[in-house]
Amino acid sequence: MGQTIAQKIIAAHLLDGEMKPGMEVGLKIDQTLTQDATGTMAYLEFESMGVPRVRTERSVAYIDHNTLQAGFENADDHRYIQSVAAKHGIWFSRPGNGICHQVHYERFGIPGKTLIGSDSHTPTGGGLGMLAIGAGGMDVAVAMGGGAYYIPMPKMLKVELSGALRPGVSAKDIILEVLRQLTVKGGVGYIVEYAGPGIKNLSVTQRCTITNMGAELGATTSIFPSDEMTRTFLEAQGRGEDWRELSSDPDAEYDKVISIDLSSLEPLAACPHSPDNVKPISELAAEGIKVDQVCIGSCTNSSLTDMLKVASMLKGKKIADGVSLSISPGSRQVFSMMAECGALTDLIDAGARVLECACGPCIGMGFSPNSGGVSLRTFNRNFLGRSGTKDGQVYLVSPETAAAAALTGYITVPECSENADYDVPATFRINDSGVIAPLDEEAAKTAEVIKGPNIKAFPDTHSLDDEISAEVILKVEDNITTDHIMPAGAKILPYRSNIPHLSKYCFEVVDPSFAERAKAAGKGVIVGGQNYGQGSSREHAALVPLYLGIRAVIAKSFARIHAANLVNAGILPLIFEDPADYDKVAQGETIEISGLFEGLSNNKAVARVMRNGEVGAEIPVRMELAERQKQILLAGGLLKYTAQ
Ligand code: MIC
Ligand code: SF4
Repeated sequence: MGQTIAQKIIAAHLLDGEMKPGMEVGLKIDQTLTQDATGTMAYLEFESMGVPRVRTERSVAYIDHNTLQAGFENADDHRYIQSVAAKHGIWFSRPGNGICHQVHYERFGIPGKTLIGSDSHTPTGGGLGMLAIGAGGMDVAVAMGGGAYYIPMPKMLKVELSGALRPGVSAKDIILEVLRQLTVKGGVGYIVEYAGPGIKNLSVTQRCTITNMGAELGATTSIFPSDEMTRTFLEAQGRGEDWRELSSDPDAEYDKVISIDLSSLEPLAACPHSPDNVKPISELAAEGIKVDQVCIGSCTNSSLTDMLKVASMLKGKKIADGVSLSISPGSRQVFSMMAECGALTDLIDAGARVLECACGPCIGMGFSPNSGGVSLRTFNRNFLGRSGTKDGQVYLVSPETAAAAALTGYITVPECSENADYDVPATFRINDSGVIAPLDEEAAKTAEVIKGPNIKAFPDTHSLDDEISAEVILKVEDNITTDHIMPAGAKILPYRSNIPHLSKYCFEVVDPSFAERAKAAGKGVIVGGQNYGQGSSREHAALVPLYLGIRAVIAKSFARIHAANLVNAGILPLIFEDPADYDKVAQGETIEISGLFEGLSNNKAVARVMRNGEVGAEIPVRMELAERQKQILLAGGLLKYTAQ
């Protein structure tokens, strides 16, 4: 039987396991990336492993999430990451050099290689034909140390594209259409491969918009073939030698196939507060929705192509009085090329506020909307509260739709007379001044790693006991995101290496008293619905609950990265055998689960709900744990397991 692109890359990197859907496979990892918000923890974990130098082909530490340096905390984190990178053979991308995913595919990504990153949008690299996967910081630390990276072998989903995009419709609308069809749960357990005659006209930057937002499908990753488009892009980056062809076999089999005719697509938006709440712009425009803010950038839509499109729509015009417009170029390369060709001037003259090349508003670092304000963003997530304004109304749109709204002040169907091909210049401006090479092995031996006072120790982990008896401290609904569990934003991000401080904000948007109640109880359980922990890869969404005494989470289903992070932190993820049993347990009740050691052998247990000292309900629960993960739980988390 023929193979899909992803299966070929997995087969070429297989260190452990069998390529049967659902079984764990251990992969050799060629490249890793971290960003600052997850990087401090990842490097503390890496240091604790005692490996002097990374064993990957390329590891890069980016500073892009929090570049504000509003106090010493953030600046200390940057110093720490720079010094730890220099010492251990890791390249360092300075603050201001750009968003990790954008810079990585421009300067480092290679078709056919494996990449894991401590950021859920790492699959962006799939647009270049990489097998690029988001992971928790601990998994990235282990991969830097040369260890395999484990995932359940995914099923394969093909998205067959035909036709060509109409003017004013772009790559963002393609992925929004996929989200509309599949929802934020639809990709769970799959790798999404794009194929069909419609892909040949999509440039690498457009492909990267699509693979980037594949994260919102819950997919393990998304991937495009490496073809002539890929070669053109790499040559323009001065990296033609990195190109190799990559395609699926004609008889490759997919577990699921969906088809989209690109010529039938119209501009779309994901409406508040979920990336799959997708509606046509024409319908929203008819409602006359007034727009307060427009943000263009993020790892989804901050390429040179995107910036040039927006600049051409704004050139010689002025943005609406009621709108505040921000532009964050994705990388220093994009920024300098915008300056060189005059597009930057067009944007400034039209009234845009130009921000640093960083995540910025996407992660709530400034530019929060006014109360109840409508914000159109070219980003990938519009979860409740993520913008920093709880009642902010965030719509996710294409750069064209964003620019049209900036001009009229209302949600407006973008009118572009043609799909001008701004795509790949013959050569990109190559200037890697924002990247610092690691020290050589000799110099590294005596180099110092600088740790400021904001960097606090890793929380204590517990090895799994035979019995858990604890209160349900919190019961939540379906689709709880890591932004609910561990919010980000300007106030909190400086404390990503300070778990005790962070813990005060755990579940703040859902239930501000959670942290105090959990701490007072000493130990606890969380009950969740479907797709618990979707969104970001931040392991803080597991480490902070661990610090607050959470021993188990029982949910209808889990998002992949979060489930792995829970296990790595030593928290037991349990799944309701019958989702209807969710209704049989209430917040405040006590849950008792005994015989866990035996339960581990067949991945089953029974949770007894205790009411006034009596058993109120007996709920069968299951574990979806590989043998390795059971050992991790018994050892008290991945770090202890690795040390053993
Ligand atoms: C995000 O988009 O939510 C983030 C911030 O990039 C996260 C990582 C983090 O929380 O640090 C992600 O997507 O993994
Ligand atoms: Fe940064 Fe936003 Fe991309 Fe996350 S989604 S990496 S915060 S730009």
